[in-house]
Amino acid sequence: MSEHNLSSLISKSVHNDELVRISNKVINSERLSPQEGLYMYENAELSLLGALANNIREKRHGDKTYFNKNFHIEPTNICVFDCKFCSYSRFLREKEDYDAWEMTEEQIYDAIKAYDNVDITEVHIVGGVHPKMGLEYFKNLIQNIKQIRPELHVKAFTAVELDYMARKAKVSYKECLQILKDAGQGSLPGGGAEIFDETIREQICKDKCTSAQWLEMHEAAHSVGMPSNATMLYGHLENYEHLIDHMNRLRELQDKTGGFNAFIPLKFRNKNNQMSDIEEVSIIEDLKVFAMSRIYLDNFNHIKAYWPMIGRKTAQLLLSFGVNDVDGTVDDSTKIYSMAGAEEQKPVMTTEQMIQLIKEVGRKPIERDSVYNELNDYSEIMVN
Ligand code: V47
Ligand code: SF4
Repeated sequence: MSEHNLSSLISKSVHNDELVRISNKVINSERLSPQEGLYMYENAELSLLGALANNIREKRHGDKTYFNKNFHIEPTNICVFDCKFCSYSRFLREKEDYDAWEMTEEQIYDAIKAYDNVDITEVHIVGGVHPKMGLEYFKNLIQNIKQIRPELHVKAFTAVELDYMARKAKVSYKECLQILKDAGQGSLPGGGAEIFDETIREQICKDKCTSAQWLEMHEAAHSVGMPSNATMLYGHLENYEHLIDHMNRLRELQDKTGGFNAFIPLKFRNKNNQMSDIEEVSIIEDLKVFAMSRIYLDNFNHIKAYWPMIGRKTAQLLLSFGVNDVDGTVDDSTKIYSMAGAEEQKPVMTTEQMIQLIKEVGRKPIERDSVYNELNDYSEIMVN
């Protein structure tokens, strides 16, 4: 729909002058203030948020929906921290626990070699913060992975893992990242951001890196030439003000560095963790959160729905609510979400299934690399 038509439709159907005014700002690509963002969150119907977010997505990406061919390695779930929402971590003292794991270096290399003849461009490595695995260990690990498969993009380590590595090795964030970059690391995933508001962070993950440190780590990564993603954990103790505050801090950093590739809202899942008494939010909330992120984050090019956690059907629906990226084929089974009760208990999707998922909603499936160069256009490929 053209901007003019959308604007007149909104003027006719929305009977709230302030909402109409803010909507017109969005249509004219003007930045919303935190107050305007909050007003939209609190007052706009889902259909209005959806129409605006979809309009922005369409202007930026047309019919294209991106995915990449990747797999995950989670070296361990032993973690020194105790995030209340985490269903996955185990303390070192629980090592004998049946679901605690520690991969050996050989197992990690075998996992990489298992993809020798598989058409894959990225490995995503994240895990618990193991007290015995430090910067030196991970530097060697990355060097060896790059020797096995030089062209593979290594997206690795959340700011939480990196903060621990840097502190233990007594180096600055920048030095730590430069060492990993020189070893072959290409970018950072967006995990560990959770919610930046300090009062909420104190309640859900008080012992890991602070919000300021998370932002500082990503700023340092951008300064050494490593791009990154940003996540936001929603649907637990936070309110809309906290979500806007979170996105606002990211928007400010992105203005400064331009180093973020994608924003990924992550829905809190409540199985097997210390926050299981909190009910999961509805799909309406999911759609609202994604649409608002597309509307508010005017300097982020990509909004990603991570399908293993949100589920394939909701990921498809989100393509009409601002999302233009559905992450990867994830040929491996990541455990972070299945242990937390996510939709996908065994997140494996073939390229054909990915193409079908995207084409079913009338979009063009475009395979991308880790930094959003387009690799293959699958829109002409027929799938059953
Ligand atoms: O930081 C942990 C989240 C994140 C739960 O950058 C939970 O491309 C919901 O960040 N319910 C790690 N979420 C994973 C992550 C990620 C995933 C996919 C792609 C990218 C990327 C990044 O997982 C953690 C935390 O926010 N998480 N437990 C839970 N119960
Ligand atoms: Fe550890 Fe990450 Fe789980 Fe927190 S979310 S307990 S840092 S594995």
